[in-house]
Order: sequence, then C-alpha cells, then structure tokens
Amino acid sequence: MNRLILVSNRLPFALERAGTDEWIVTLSAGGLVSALAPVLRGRGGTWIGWPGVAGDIPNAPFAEATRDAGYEVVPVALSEAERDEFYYGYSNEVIWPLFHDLQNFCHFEPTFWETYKAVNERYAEAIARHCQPGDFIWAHDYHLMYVAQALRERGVHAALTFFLHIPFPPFDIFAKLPQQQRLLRALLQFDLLGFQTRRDLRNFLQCVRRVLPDAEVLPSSGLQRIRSSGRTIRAGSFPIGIDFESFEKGAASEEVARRARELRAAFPGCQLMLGVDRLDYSKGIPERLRAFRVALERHQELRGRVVLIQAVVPSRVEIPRYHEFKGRIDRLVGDTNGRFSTDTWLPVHYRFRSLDRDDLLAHYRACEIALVTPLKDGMNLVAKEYCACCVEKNDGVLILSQFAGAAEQLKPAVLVNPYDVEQVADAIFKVFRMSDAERRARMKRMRRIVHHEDVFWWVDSFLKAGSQLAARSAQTASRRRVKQR
Ligand code: ADQ
Repeated sequence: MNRLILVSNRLPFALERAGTDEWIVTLSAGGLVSALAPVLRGRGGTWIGWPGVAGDIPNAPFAEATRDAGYEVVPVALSEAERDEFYYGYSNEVIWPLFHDLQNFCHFEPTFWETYKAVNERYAEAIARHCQPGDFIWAHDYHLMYVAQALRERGVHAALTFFLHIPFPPFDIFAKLPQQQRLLRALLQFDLLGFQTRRDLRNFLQCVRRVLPDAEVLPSSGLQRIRSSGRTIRAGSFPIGIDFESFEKGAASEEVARRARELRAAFPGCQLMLGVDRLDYSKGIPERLRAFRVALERHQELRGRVVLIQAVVPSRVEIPRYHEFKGRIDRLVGDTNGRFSTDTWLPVHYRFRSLDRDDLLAHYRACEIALVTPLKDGMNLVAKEYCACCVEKNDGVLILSQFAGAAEQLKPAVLVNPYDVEQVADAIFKVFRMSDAERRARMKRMRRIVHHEDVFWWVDSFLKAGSQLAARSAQTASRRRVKQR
C-alpha cells in the first residue's frame, strides 16, 4: 500500500493565536476528514495545507497535531498579500465565479494569476520535501490546479492525482478565462483527474478538445483517457458522499430528537421548509427567497401554513461582492416578512450564523421540506445530509436544483431550475400538498443512494482508480534508481 500525501488549500487544522507567543491548533471535523484520516493513519501519510492564518507560522503546534492525528501535518505559510491574491483573488474572484457559470462576477486581474502560480509552487515545494518514491499524491480543489505542473518542473515523477470539488464549466464559459491554455496544460500534468459528475467530466473533455488541439481524447469506456505530450492522463467522475451513518445516528439521538420537537412546537400548524447554505452567490439564496415570495403571492393556502427557515453561515465576507450579497438577502427577508407576516405568523426565519452540529441535525430532522436550490454546485452536501437525517418517518421531501451535482444521483427529488422563480414557487406548493406515501417513496430511494454512495465509497473509488497509476510510477521510480546506481 502506498503512503498517501493529501494536499488541500486549507489544512483540517485551524491555527489561532491564544496569547503573544501562544498558539492553539484545533481539528475541524467534517466528512472529508473523517473519511481520509483513517486512510492516512492506516497507510501512513501526510496532510499539507494552509492553516488559515496569514504570516509566519510556528512549527511546534503542528508537531503536536502530528502526534495527536497519527499522520504528519505540514503547514504551508502564506503572506497577507499572497492570501489576498491567491485565495481571495484568483481562486475566489476568477475560478470560483467562472466555474459556477457566473462570468460577470469575475475579476480578471493579471497579477492574481502570477500569485496563484507562485503559491502553487510553494505547495509543490512542500510536497516535494515530504514525498517518497511510490507515494500516492492527491491534491484537492480549484486552489491547486497548477501544483502538478510545479511538481514536474521540480523533477517529481510520482503519480499525481487531483479532485475538483466544484463544477467544471462548459467550453463557451471556460473560453473566457485568459489563462485557459496554461491552466488546462497544468491540469494535464496530473495522472488522474476526478470530477463530481459526468457533466463536469464531459465539459472538461470538451475544453481539452477545443483548447488543446495537440491533446487527444481517446475513445474509452469507464475512465476516460487523454494523450498529451507522450503521456496518458485518466479522468473520471467520482461523486462525493457524506458519512451517512454518522448523520443518521446523530439525527436519531435523544438530544437531537428533543431539539427537533422544540423546533416544531415553535411553529404549530405549519410545515417547515429549510434552506442551509454558506453565504455564497452560487447558492441561489435570493432566487429562493423570491420564489417563496411568489409562492405566497400565488398560493394563498400557504400563508400561515408554511415557514421558511433559512440558515446562512458567514463566508468570504472580506470580498466586497459577498458583503453586498448579504445586504440583498437581508432586504429580501425584510420585504417578504413585511408583506406577509401576521400577528401569529412570520414567513421567513433567518439565522445568519453557523449552527452547531446538534442544531443542524435537529433542523434537518424537524423540517418537512428542504429547499436546496443553488444556481450551480459541485455536489451540494446539504441535500445528502438532509436525506440522511430524515430518520423519523422517512417522509421529508427535497426540492433540488437541477444544477447541483447531487441531482445526477438524487433523481427522486423534485428537480427545479433555480433561475425560474415561478417554477420553484409551484414546486413549493406541489410538495406542500404531496401525500405522505409519495414523500416516503421518494425519500426511501434517496436514502438508499446516499447511504450506499457515501464518503467512504467515494474515497475508495478514487483511490482504486489511482492505485494502478501509483503502482506503475513506483516501478518506474525503482527502475530509475537502479539506472542511476
Ligand atoms: P460548499 O460550497 O461548502 O462545498 P456544500 O457541499 O453544500 O457546499 O457543503 C456545505 C457544508 O456546510 C455542509 O456540510 C453543511 O452542513 C455545512 N453548513 C452549511 N450551512 C451551515 C450552517 N448554517 N450551519 C452549520 N453548517 C452549515 C464545496 C463545493 C460543493 C461540494 C463540497 C464537497 O462547493 O459543491 O459539495 O465542496 O465536495
């Protein structure tokens, strides 16, 4: 078994200053960490990433984190300027909006690209310092698309693999990117590229065909193959899952059941509809609020009988667009409540904060309807978490954007176009009146899929696809060593 080197923009450990010379490191739990940590411990390995604080980074807390985690934790330092141009700039003001089909939100500033490359080189140096021949190197997400190129330039021949958590756009949109050729060439320095959905994979292959005439997409079933500069690169779709059993078990716990009862008791006679998102324009929150407003205008039966609980976690508020976006949400909530509320009923309950885990699970468990309507999303884990937490009568109903990656797997959801506020409004009315039998039949099928294709299945499928490459590269490395001797 090959050792695993994981590389992501953020480490799953956050560093915080506790005093002038004191630092604490806390593990941020999440599906990805719980799925990958056992693999890292089992095979031996390293997790490389930025700990979330700009400037110099002390080493001692990470030596401690390494002891506690059971695998090596390696921080990468970023200056404030690098954080601004690499993370906020190229990653989140160029790639993020463009890859979510929102090219008008892009800020194509040339210096962002230079810093993006320089920071990817910094990550590559850290990888090169810590990897050994035969290691399985797995880089994650849109922040690190240049890292394989930087590693090859440093003479690293190991098998390099990559997973993109966000969508890959169609050619007509990708073509707007000033660095389209350079970025695709850099991606083709990986040996295996993983995407969330078949649509993303198709888009990527279409871009390769159109942008790089010298690369050849070979006809293949299963993993796709691309020939470029004498190498064969594989690409496939690997839809990410959640830790289903931990969500299900958590939702069934006494504490969550109690909180869910309390939540329901606060809205007697109402069906509860839930939206849970990071603050992000790709999540379709204003469109959802407008759709709810249209539903209340069109379908009087909903008034006093449905409540929308919208939880939004603050995110990237340093970027002006995100700040303005929050203002839009605030105004829409105010407007809807101003127009429709009565002495005994408020249509929208808005929480602008992160919910703690039990609270989140209680919301999932208590709400009869989940409204997950991103304009575009790599996967959208909220949709899957909601299904896993429908533990009571299995009769929760999911309204899901056709542009969320999850829609490829969760076909029994009520699929909608999030831009079409009238269609979403009618879907709200339809599910409000949907029979329990139909709700249960749909939810049962979705729970089966989310359970079977969970995060452990995802890690396994990706590692299996990559393991042959790693074995091949280990053989080549040992041949290279023999030759050098
Ligand atoms: P995100 O854009 O962060 O992830 P998503 O998949 O929905 O999107 O995950 C959000 C996570 O935050 C969920 O686990 C959810 O429980 C949590 N969350 C959201 N709102 C919360 C709140 N108010 N309180 C507490 N927790 C909250 C990126 C891509 C996605 C892709 C994932 C994983 O953009 O498309 O699904 O990575 O690959």
